Amino acid sequence: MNKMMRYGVTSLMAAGLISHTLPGWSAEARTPQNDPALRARTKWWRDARFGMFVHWGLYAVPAGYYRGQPVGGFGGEWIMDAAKIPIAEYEKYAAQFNPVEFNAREWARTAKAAGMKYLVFTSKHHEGFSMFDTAVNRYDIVDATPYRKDPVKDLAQACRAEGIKLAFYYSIVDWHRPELMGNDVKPEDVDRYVNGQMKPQLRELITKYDPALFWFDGEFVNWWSEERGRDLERYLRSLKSDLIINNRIGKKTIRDGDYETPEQEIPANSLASGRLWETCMTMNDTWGFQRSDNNWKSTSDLTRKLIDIASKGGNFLLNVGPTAEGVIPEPSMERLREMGQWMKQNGEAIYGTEKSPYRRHPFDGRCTVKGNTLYIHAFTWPSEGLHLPGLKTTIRGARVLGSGEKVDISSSTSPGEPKGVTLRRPSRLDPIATVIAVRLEGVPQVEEPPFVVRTNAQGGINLKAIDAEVHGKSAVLEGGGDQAHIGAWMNAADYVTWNAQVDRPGTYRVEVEYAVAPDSAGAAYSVQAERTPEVKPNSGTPISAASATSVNGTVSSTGGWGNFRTESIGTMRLESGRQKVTVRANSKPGLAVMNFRRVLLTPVQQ
Ligand code: FHN
Repeated sequence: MNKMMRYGVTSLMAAGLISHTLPGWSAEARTPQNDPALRARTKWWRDARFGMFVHWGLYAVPAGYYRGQPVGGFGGEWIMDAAKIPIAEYEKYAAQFNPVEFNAREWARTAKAAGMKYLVFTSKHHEGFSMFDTAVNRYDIVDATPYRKDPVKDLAQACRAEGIKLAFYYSIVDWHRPELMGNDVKPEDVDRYVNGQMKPQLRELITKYDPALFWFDGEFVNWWSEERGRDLERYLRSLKSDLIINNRIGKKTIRDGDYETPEQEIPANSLASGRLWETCMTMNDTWGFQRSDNNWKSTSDLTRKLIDIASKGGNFLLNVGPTAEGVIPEPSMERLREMGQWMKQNGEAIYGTEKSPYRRHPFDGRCTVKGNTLYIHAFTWPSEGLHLPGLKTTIRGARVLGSGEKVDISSSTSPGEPKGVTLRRPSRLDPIATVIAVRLEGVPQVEEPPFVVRTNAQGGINLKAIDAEVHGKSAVLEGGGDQAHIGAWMNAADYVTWNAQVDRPGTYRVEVEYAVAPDSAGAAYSVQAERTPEVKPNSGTPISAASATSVNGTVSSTGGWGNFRTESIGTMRLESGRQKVTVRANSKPGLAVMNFRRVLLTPVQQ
């Protein structure tokens, strides 16, 4: 059972699919489009695009080890839970916590030099230890440790001095309160916690340090509710109306807080709901300091993630886990320095930008937009030039960011694609991403070429959710990369399509990968393939006729919405050429048809 299930959470609840609408609150997603106050208070945050997450607490003392043994799973900041350390024993770490090397000004300068515009600091994580000077109890860094100083006071001053917005992470979960553990927590105990600790501490954090944003966490426990989240939000806004608050103040529904918080993953595209969002991610695998976790992502990978996120209109909250001495680990510092060098030259293509006009980028890289400028972030550059199909807006000129080198542009076409342009390769390329600022006569408009799934080297065709067109009212792409799936398929009339190019006619095995909870199994569905007739270019003479074939399947339980399974549902004969493949639901006995990940077409050896 994963950690979330231990606390009684259901994934659909977490996905905000089966929550109720509270009186006085809108049933729809809260977005900058439909909430002017949200749009106004999030302006600086949307422009910032890039922030630092700091996970620092007592857990830095054990640093992933307990009684000399490494603690698996979430061994960093979750060590108290993962190693089942009793409260009285865990409290003893406080006497060992003396971060004499902590330098708030150095942290703020490091974030600034990396190009980060805000810093989210763990004021209290699940362990229940307050990393600031609180009057609510004595389980805090000033009263319980030999350090005896308030690092948050220094951090607030340092962030102000460096122009970095300060924000606080605050955990709803509190393992220092045994009455809040388990599945039978009493409402009156929650009331006592909210009124006797949470609200007074949040008031302290606001009045003493003036944060710009609250990053709530721990919403997954079954004794927390949307209603309690709304009450807390009302309370906070009564203290500071322009506070930005994330969606984990409630139950992570599209009605909670100001923005979504995908974790360790990047959504496939900007969110269909129009919600603001921020991906939070570790540089290695652990949030809190874990001394043996050296699985570091490269600077190039982290920077390209920032570019990818900005191209989809999101923010990137990148984590550091300082040591018990108060030092940010050197591998993190190295990556922050290198990202800062890239941002120094290319930051204008990230800050204050909007998402790309392309849903799928027709080159190895991404785009961002600011006014009449299209920024092209090229990860690699074809020797024949970088082709940009479908750009409809007239170009005034293009230059390489940093060097200012002029880039020659010529018009170009490619079979089956709308007319476009080709950018000549600059004299020097940046190994992380070369950024070209293309000045246009107006806001960039593109006619996106149809995305076609090609036959792979094994002769198969892998129709992934991330490459699909989703049609209908509720189904939506969830998650990112190859793990993405079509979720929230609550409307049986919704359907999914791809354009596929079949290179070799023949019989193909049809396999489907999906997940569904036992109480929603039983939906009937079909996979159809229709070959679009092809005609000879410039003559209209048909060179291939239309054809259609389909296979039917029934969704059987996989044990849960997150338990994916692949099953073969039969074979179909496919002619070569362009095929439109469609997955349709023919019935929906349960809450949703399924969480659908992909169709795999594999040639059957004759
Ligand atoms: O349980 C926490 C975890 O320790 C960490 O703080 C992450 C960061 O977003 N949030 C929760 C897991 O979703």
